[in-house]
This record gives sequence, structure tokens and C-alpha cells, in this order.
Amino acid sequence: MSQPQTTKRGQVVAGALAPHPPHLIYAEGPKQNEPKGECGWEVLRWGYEDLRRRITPDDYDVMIVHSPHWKTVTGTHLLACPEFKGLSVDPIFPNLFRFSYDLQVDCDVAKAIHAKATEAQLSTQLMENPDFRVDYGTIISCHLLNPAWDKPIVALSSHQAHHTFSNEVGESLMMKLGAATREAVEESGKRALVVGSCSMSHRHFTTEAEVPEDMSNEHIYNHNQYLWDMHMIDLLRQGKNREALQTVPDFIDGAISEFKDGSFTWMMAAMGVPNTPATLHAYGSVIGTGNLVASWKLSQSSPQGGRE
Ligand code: 2X7
Ligand code: FE2
Repeated sequence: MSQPQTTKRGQVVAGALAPHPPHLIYAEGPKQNEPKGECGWEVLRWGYEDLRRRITPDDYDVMIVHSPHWKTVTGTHLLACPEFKGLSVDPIFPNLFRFSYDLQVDCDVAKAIHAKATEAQLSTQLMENPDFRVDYGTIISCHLLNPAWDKPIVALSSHQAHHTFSNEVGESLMMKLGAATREAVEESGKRALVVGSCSMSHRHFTTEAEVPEDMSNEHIYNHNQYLWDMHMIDLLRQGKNREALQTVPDFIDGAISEFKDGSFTWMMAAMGVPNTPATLHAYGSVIGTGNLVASWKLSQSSPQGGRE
């Protein structure tokens, strides 16, 4: 593993919207995953390939990921043991995802985010049980962004504020958590890739095809939700990121979006809400859900939006 640069001010160097349908891993067939498909969802998988060519592990020291499938009730939790190793099984799709993982965590950055979030009066805790089982959202996004697993990660859970209180309350907490993440990265001296692990529209099929990778079954499920996805993508491709954030509460309701778990908004806030247009690598449906693979490469000169 290459040594991080620790002498200068750290920076969030890039962001990625990296959806985590287990179908993509099943179709890709890496050695860590027991079930192996023949093919499927090529547009999304080739989109990830394109993203990996644009943002390589040489560009960052640590990948920080926020996942909808590590759900915590009492605030945000962060993985904080140097290594987690085990078998992750998707509870809905055990036929597609049984993945043996062995990952490294940058505990210094995890602890720094925890400290900054606590300072901002956000409820956070460190997960220091080495036997804790890491969720499939975290693992899938990290694998598709860096299949070599040769960079440490930091993983953040999603809490239930959008669900318990309202979309607006959840969004305002994610803006604060993103700002705290950014401050921690800057003080760490490291270069970070921040990753929102989520789909866009999220209504999906309720019965599975006999052959999961039979693409004659794959299609958009709901035109209205597709239109919502296209509206949001249009804002992102124009770099209207602040307008996109203002649209998120309605988008969540209109598209039954997985943005409801906060990953997208946290990622945008951790990037400082730049005016940078998204680079779109792929959009495609997986069991009817809408998935965008997109990236933002930031330079020191990107205009920044700052804390809400
Ligand atoms: O978790 C997921 C998802 N977000 C989208 C599609 C299919 C399965 O799992
Ligand atoms: Fe999901």
C-alpha cells in the first residue's frame, strides 16, 4: 500500500456517486464473490470501468464512503478497527452476493471525522468491534471503485433522521456531517475520495427473473420516477449542485429515492458543494431502480459553497 502524503494540507480531491446493486458484482464475477453470473448490466459496469480510468488509486490516499445499508438509530457510526474481515451476504439477494472481504481502515481519518462531528454536536460513535460485519453497500461501492482494495477506507453509517423526523431535518444533518468530514480531511493532510453509495429512483420489481442476468427482463419500472432521475441528472451535469441539493427533499418523495439515506447530500457537502459539473459515466436500471455512476474531480480552484 502506498504511503499517504502527510506534510501538506489535506483535500477532498474527488467525489463519486457509486450505486451498489449486488447484481453488478454477480455479473462481474470477482474471485471474492461465490455466485457468478454470465453477463448483465454492461452499461453500468462499463461506466464503472470508465470512472476507474478517470479516478485511480494514485489520486487519493483514502476512500470515504457513506452507505444506506449500514443503518444505525443513534447517529452516525464509523468503522474504526484497522482491519475488518468476513463474509458479507445480501439479505435480499443471497443468491447474488456472498462476498469474502478483507479491508483496511484509515482509523486516523475515522477518528478525526468522529471528533469534528462531535464538535458540530452531531451524535457519532466509533465501531471498534473487529468482528462487526460490514454491509454490502459499503463493500460493493468500494469494490467497483477499486477492485484491487489497495487503499484504506473509512465507512460511515446512515442514521434514520429522514425517516424519524423529515427529509429536511435529515438533509440539514447530512450537510453538517459532510462539512465535518471535509474539515477532518483538510486537517489530516491526506487526499480523499468521497463516495455516495446509492441509487437514484428506487422502486423495484417484486419478483426475480429465473435467470437474474437475462437482460430481456430489465427495464425502467416507472416513467414518473425516470423523469425525476432525468431532472436531477440535468442539474448535476450543469454543475447546478446547490439547486440539486434544494431539490433533494422533493426528489426523495417523487422518486422514492435511496437519496433518503443521506449519502448523496453528505458527499456533496464533503466536496464543499462545488460548481463542478458531474462527469456522467453511466445511467441504467437494475431490477427497475435508476442508477447513475458519476464523478467530480476537484481542483484547488473549484468555487466552493461552504457550510450551510
Ligand atoms: O440495495 C440495492 C439497491 N440499492 C438497488 C438495486 C438492487 C438491489 O439492492
Ligand atoms: Fe441499496
